[in-house]
Amino acid sequence: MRCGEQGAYILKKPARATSDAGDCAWRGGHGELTNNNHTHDHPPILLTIAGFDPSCGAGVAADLKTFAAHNCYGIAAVTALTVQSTQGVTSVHVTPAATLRAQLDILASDMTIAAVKIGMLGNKANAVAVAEFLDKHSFAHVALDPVVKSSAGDAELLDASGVKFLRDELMKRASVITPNMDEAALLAGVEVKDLAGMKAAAQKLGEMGAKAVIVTGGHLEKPTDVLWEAGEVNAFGGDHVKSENTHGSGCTLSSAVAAQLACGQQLREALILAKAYVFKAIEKSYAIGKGPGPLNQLYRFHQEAPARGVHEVPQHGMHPAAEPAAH
Ligand code: PXL
Repeated sequence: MRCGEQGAYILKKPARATSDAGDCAWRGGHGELTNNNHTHDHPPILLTIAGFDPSCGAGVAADLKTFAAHNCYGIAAVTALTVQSTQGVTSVHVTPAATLRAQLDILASDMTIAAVKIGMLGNKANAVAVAEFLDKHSFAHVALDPVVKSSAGDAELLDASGVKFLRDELMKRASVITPNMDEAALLAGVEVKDLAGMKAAAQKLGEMGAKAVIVTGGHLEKPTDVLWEAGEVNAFGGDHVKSENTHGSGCTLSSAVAAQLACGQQLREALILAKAYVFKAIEKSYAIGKGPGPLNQLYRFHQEAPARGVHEVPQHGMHPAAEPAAH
């Protein structure tokens, strides 16, 4: 399995175990750390801290599928239960901060987390819990998607004091933040309508304390993302995909960046590979539901469905009683 497999971006990173296309494969073995953060007996463990979308287009479900597609093992702390379909969010039930803290603590005490992705937080209390969690553990990679509103229906996914806390405190604790144009405008306090606005907002957010900023412009005619890092701004263009089914594309991009960072890529390459991956996942998206359908984060796993009534070939050594009867 490969990241960015369409080969549009060829990365020359001879010092790494990753392939030219940003391969993030785990090959199995004996527990020794490789130079792409995969051990031989388990892949990198990635934690998403996000809300649950029952239609599984956005939030935790999108993040976990994205991690799996990058051959990473995903774990999740749920910040809120949303009631939503492809047509939008009808209500939000925020997890109590003590429960979120308990989820984070039990996971961190049990496993070594290679990277963290943060999405919807719900309210300030949860944002504070996450900031304290980040302070307690020095994670190598933290991708923060500053989710404020749902794309469908404009439901509030972070309250006003949470937005302020995110801007003043949480943002600087992340390795990279991935706002869309509206979120960048809100956080930076500048108008963001075009590429120039995206660059200005990215730079301002950097000056406000973000370590690196990716402003996503997936809805532009020529989808372009802006990366601000170490005082330098660069724009990365992409092709337009003809699809209405883009529910969860922000979550997916941010998670793919986190996975690539965990697999050893530098941020610039991580973004290029993540963009290529999101493009493909939108191209292969599903037209399901009455609203914008979800991306297909698992497009690389596609297999022909077996004919009805045909089961897996029994494994050698399986008890004869468990084998399907001959037809
Ligand atoms: O796409 C932003 C987003 C993130 N997380 C959850 C969501 C949404 C949008 O609706 O529901 C849980």
